[in-house]
Amino acid sequence: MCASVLPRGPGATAWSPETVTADPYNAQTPSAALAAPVTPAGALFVRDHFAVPRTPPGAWRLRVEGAVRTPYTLDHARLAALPHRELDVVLECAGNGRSRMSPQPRGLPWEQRAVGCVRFAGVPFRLLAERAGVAPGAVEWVFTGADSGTVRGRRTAFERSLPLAVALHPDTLLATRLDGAPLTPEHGAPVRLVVPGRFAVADVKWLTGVRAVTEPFAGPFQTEEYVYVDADGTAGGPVAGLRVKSLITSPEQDDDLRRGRETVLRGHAWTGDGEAVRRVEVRTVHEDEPDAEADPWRDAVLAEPSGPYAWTDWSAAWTPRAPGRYRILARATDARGEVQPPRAPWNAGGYGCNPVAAVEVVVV
Ligand SMILES: Nc1nc2c(c(=O)[nH]1)N[C@H]1C(S)=C(S)[C@@H](COP(=O)(O)O)O[C@H]1N2
Ligand SMILES: [Mo]
Repeated sequence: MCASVLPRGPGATAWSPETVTADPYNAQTPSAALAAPVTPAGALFVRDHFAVPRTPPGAWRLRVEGAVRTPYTLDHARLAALPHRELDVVLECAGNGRSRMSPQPRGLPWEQRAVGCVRFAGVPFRLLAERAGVAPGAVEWVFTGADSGTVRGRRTAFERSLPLAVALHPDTLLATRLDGAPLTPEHGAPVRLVVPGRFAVADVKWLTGVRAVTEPFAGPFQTEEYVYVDADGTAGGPVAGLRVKSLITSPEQDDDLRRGRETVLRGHAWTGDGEAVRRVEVRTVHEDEPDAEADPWRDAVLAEPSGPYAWTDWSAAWTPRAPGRYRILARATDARGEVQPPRAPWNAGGYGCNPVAAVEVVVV
């Protein structure tokens, strides 16, 4: 990483996200910050649907209600006193990478940088649910954020649900800390939900209420947005687990490399639902020899991830032999045998875009 080429000036640092829209605030992780094994919190992408609500911890209350035996209200001091777990988690927007889909779906035109791997600390939600006692007939928990606005002409809060088994999984956290510090306002202060292994839309920020429900929740962010809908309008189910994916962090797009000099290709790979990445393969394709025989797929070396939901760092040495333009490709496979497809699987919302990773470089 070369500090001198990083952005400078008031408010611009290497470690601040790059704004995509100002209001509501949406920003992607800068490339330099993506190279790190754990993404610095201050550089992490932000995805907001509405204005950021600000609640000091002292004023925060969480109502636990619905289909439970004993509804109650919890304050921040009591939440902070409960046992916390720390987990490294890949946080990825479901729309990450949709700018590579064609035709361009609606939604923010994210490059492959609405992602990061961050350390959250929080209280397992199940501790709170057990205290309330889930009533017979409950099928889901609904999580409500303090933010609200208009979606398709109707006023709504940001609300999402989880099936009981996912909500009560010991790794589903009410997070209070990110990267060792209290959550910042843009990342959901003072308390957000974190559901490791799922797309980040599940991770409701600025949590103010949770309720158990006896019918599947049908709010707009559950059944209208964040649903896979294919080209002929067929609904393919809600956005849920992360899809197997890789990212090339070095070299970067349009870098110059020297012929005959060894370079190390590097990046990360991840997948959903707590599954492990089993394999990452790389290929270097010269513009004049685009056939697989000239440069076949070969295995990258995988590092041990820092936890079951963290990304796996990979590397592969490469010595370019000929001058010209090369396309460097990376393809991950997970323990279920899921492999990144050659092209983005198109859907109307542009979700789950996980084609083989590619960067182009020039060898001189
Ligand atoms: N309350 C609330 N929670 C939210 C959102 C939101 O707009 N409001 N956006 C969701 C989406 S789509 C994503 S990708 C993640 C982004 O988390 P981050 O901004 O901390 O990176 O938050 C999720 N949680
Ligand atoms: Mo998202």
